[in-house]
Amino acid sequence: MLYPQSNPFRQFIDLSGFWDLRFDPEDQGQQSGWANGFIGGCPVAVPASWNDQFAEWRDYLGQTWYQTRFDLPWGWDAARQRIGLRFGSVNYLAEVWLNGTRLGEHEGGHLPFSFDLTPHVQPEHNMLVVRVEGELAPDRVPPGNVRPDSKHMFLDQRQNFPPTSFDFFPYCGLHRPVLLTATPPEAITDVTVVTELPGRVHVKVNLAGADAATARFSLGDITVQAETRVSGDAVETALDVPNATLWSPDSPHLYALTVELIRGGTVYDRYVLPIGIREIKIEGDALLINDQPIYLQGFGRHEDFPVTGRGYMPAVIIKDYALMKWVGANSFRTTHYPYSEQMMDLADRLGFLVIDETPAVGLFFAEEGLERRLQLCRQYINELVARDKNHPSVIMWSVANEPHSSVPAAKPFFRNLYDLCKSLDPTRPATLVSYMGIAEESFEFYDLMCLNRYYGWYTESGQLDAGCANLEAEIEAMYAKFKKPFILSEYGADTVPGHHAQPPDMFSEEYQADMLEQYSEVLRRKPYVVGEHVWNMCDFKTSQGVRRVGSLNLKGVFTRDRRPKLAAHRLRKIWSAKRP
Ligand code: BDP
Repeated sequence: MLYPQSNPFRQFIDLSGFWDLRFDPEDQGQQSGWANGFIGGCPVAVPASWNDQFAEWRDYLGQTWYQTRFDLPWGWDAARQRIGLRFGSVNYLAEVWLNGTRLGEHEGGHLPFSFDLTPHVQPEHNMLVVRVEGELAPDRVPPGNVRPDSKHMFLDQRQNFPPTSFDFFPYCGLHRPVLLTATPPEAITDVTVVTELPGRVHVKVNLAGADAATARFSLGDITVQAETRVSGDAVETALDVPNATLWSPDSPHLYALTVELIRGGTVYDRYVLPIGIREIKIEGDALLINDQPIYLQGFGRHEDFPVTGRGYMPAVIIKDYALMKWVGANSFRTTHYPYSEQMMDLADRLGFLVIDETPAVGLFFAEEGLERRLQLCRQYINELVARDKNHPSVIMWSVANEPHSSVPAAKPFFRNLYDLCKSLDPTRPATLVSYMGIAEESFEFYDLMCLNRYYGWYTESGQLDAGCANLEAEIEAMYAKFKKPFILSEYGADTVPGHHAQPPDMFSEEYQADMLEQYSEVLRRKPYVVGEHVWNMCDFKTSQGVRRVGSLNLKGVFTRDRRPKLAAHRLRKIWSAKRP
């Protein structure tokens, strides 16, 4: 799915700003015709979560209506162009109307979806209405509100409010920009790029109604070019770049791939895609980028900030990349859902390696709702690969985080998702992030093992030496069983900023710093360990519960407002040293 762009052939405008909002706890909006436009709304910022904008609605996740009005920009014309509407992320369920006509709905936060407005849009006075609903339910993904007596749940997840099955606040709303787009009626609809060493770029372009057209491809200023006669609804080519500058974390070189459609000698559509030439492989115990072994050091994160919640915040993205660079991180996992497209673009530009994760966190496998959860996971993988397949920074897909997979139904479920990943993208490894260790049977077929572990915290509390001994024994046993490369995808300790202790004890800055250092020492001794991701980059908001002081998970190496704890300085030392 292409991100909209503006050039002489296609344009987009951003509808972000202050919209009208009306909460609908009685569910009366539908009957009362709010889909045609409602009165009595209050102003709300878009994009942003609603929860921290309105004190009395912080924990409300139910039906909520948004609306805005727009005119088509000068020169746009639905008779000559295809007018579209694209949502970057709405959590969780979105239903959309334009001028009273229902356009459709989308389930799942964090992934984009779009509608064709051409038959419905007017030059002026358009009324766009979106109904959003983010209730927690067992048959949704991620699931929530799972019965407290369910054998599928952890004891400590039963008391949260709101009742999530995951450890972050279930923010709701229009979380990313809403874009109005204009494209030629016959246009480039998708571009897929696969690169190969030493410098081959395979390009596939999907097209709508391009009969008798020619596609022209060019790459960067050196203008490697190809022209292909279009027949049908797709066209493919391969471009060979002599002496290609490869994309890597140290040198994130991007080429501009330009695709143009030409008819009768005239260009009528163009799309420019930044691409990086690189290859990812797993060979034996090693993760290779451009045939060189790579060791991932970085974080699990959250899209989370005071007041805006999970809303898109460009300045925070820039700040976070700066902090990640400063601390010596080269990678992160998009825990526990896909991040904004702008975050991914910057990973390409700045040379970060990304484990791209779907929103499947906290899955359980009770018969009831299982097929629906599977179909949602499949939908998310389809949407995620469609959105992120062209990013050189994306080195791996993660299909789920910490599923409760100790039951027989889990393995076929994850086999299904693995096969789907591979059929959509055979070029990248696929992984599953587990807390089950050696008992995670799906590691038999996933390309690489990711484990989350909190020895010295939730177990062996206060005893780092004992915790690290367990860690070492466990990863050795996992490697002996599965013989696959390994990433410790989460480890960390809640830490109250400003709380110090000598000797270190739990919640002190010293304890967190020591834990990260001792874990790292264990991990770096193992040749099959290809990465360490600390949980978490920053403190983040979560549901209320006895384990979360201030409704915050305090495992951040930085505070929620991005100030370093002692551990950040310690990591900076560890991560600047060469791996033995
Ligand atoms: C892991 C989860 C993560 C939690 C973390 C924790 O993957 O989402 O925030 O534990 O407890 O199990 O801090």
